[in-house]
Amino acid sequence: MYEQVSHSMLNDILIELEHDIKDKNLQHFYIRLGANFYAIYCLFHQLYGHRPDFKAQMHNLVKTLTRSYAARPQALRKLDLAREKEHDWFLSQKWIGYALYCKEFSENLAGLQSKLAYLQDLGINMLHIMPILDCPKGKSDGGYAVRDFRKISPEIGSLSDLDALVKNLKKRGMLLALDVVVNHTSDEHEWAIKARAGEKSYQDYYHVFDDRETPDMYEETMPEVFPETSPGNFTWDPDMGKWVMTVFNHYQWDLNYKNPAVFIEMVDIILFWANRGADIIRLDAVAFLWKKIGSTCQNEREAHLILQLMKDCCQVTAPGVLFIAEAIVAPVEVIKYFGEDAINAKECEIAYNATLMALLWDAVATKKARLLNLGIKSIPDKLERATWLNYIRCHDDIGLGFDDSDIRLAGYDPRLHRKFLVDYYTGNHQVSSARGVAFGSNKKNGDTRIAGSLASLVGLEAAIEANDPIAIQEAIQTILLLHSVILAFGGIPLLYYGDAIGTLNDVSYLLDEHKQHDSRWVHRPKLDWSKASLRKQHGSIEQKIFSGLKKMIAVRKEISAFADHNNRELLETDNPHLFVFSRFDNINTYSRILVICNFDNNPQQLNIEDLCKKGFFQPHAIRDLHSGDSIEPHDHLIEIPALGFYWLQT
Ligand code: OTU
Repeated sequence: MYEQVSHSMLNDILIELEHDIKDKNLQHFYIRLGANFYAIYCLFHQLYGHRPDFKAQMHNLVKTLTRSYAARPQALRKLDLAREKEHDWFLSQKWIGYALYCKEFSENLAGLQSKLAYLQDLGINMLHIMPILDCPKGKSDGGYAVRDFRKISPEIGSLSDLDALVKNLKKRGMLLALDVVVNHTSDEHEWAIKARAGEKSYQDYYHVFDDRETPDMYEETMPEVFPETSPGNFTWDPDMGKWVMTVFNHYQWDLNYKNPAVFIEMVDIILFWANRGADIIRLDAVAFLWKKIGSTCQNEREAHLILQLMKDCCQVTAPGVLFIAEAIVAPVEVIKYFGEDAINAKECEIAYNATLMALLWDAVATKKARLLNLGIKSIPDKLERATWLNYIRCHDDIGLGFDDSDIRLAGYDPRLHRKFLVDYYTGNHQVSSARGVAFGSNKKNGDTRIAGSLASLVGLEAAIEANDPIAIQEAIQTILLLHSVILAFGGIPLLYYGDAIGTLNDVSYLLDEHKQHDSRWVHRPKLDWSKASLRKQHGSIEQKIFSGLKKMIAVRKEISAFADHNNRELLETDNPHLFVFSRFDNINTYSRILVICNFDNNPQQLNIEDLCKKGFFQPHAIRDLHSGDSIEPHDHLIEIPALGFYWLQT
């Protein structure tokens, strides 16, 4: 939109910039800047318009964008244009993600290159390399306490190692996702050091207080993220002689986005990694970006304004780059991180589907899809140009963030049901074979979350120990069943490293003084490559899981109804063990797929009479696309094997 006030400001800025920028090939940039400037101006004004330095900061922002564009390699500029043409390229069913810790997976970035063939064999084409930046040893939070946002941890490699990896990934048609930890820095970051030394302008980068008066007011309504290891949300810094806000660990200082300089620094950093070849940027802990006394300091409106502004800036400079919102919050809140726009994602194109993840764990424990069926309904339709990241396990814990009223509707008491789940997964329940570990227990409100590897949580560890072939088979089936959901649900499935070979818990973290207090390390093991090579040995556990997943992935890529266009319909059934939904492709092939998942360890039946009447099925021509088998109903009943699933096509 054209508007006089903002546009005349833009003209002033551009005149000033002309002396500065040598690159004369800015045509595409200028067009985008013109298109987005009014939005950028308005958002920046909403956030910072009251400040005397508003105009100067606006200049700084545009300068940052222009310099970043000037530094954007030609090849990436071309990619931006190609993606502009094919604007919903990332909604395709062909994308399969995989998250890994570089050090644990392959020692370093150079080593990762030699493992790409392994990943491609599985069908992976989107790689999320967890944070690789420089962090203080022992105070790293697994890479989320960054000391230098532009320096790769020397243990993991260098910028030129990353460049080489990016080149290799591009050749293979694989996407790269990198983290930018936007909410906080390490307390050893240069800004924190300067703040500690008394530099007021850097103290303004953080939330810093002389006494407890303001912190105490915040604390009245702020929950604790790590109640065991870092209780409270503020830390006393003796050198600075002040309190500093630390929502996560005491060594992670929260950035203060009320300061426009912070916003501009972070945009610059995002664009730095975009220019290095990241296709996707994962924005960590976005729900926490804005703090307000009297609130939980999560999901505040201003946090959304900041993300919109980040997106608008990125669209000008590196429009081909996508954002992932890491917001592990309630469904009605998470959907807002796509941006509240009619069609496009105006904040992040991709968001973690933590709702589905937690509900799946409920289904595994109860062997029923009751809560899953109810909970899925509260996931609102997403915007057209937006998609979910569907996952079973990630590097973090499993939080039981279900809606209490859904739990009641499913027939359980919310408090008792949560307790049952925690007990079930942490080995305090008689019938459970899960081997999880409690995480983040909060004595004040009774909350507990769960850590543990996928394989150990579904009972594989216990089954192997007991040398029980039936239990082993059930655990393998459960691993495949869970993946069948994230591959069929709609969105980008994100596998977690090690899961495709049934990696068990790793308790060695207990021996490391820096890790023993954070049980999430139980599921962040070194990948055992000798175990991985067993995937080639017929009949091994590794082979059964790996080849099962590999086949499923290959089949998914061929089913156009699995692309993500709000083309999913949940089907109610009388059988509480079944999770049933249909996917349809109304764009190309007019095909429909019925996904049926059985969470029980007995075979279960589904009556398809109604579906036949509705014309969904021709009862004699039902085929499971996954196995390729024809399915014969008897008296309109289809039998789904124990812990089995079907992807049925008529
Ligand atoms: C994120 O986590 C990261 O994924 C964690 O690994 C980090 O510890 C954390 O941020 C701090 O950087 O912010 O929006 O159980 O689910 O902290 C959710 C806690 C987050 C994580 C939560 C999460």
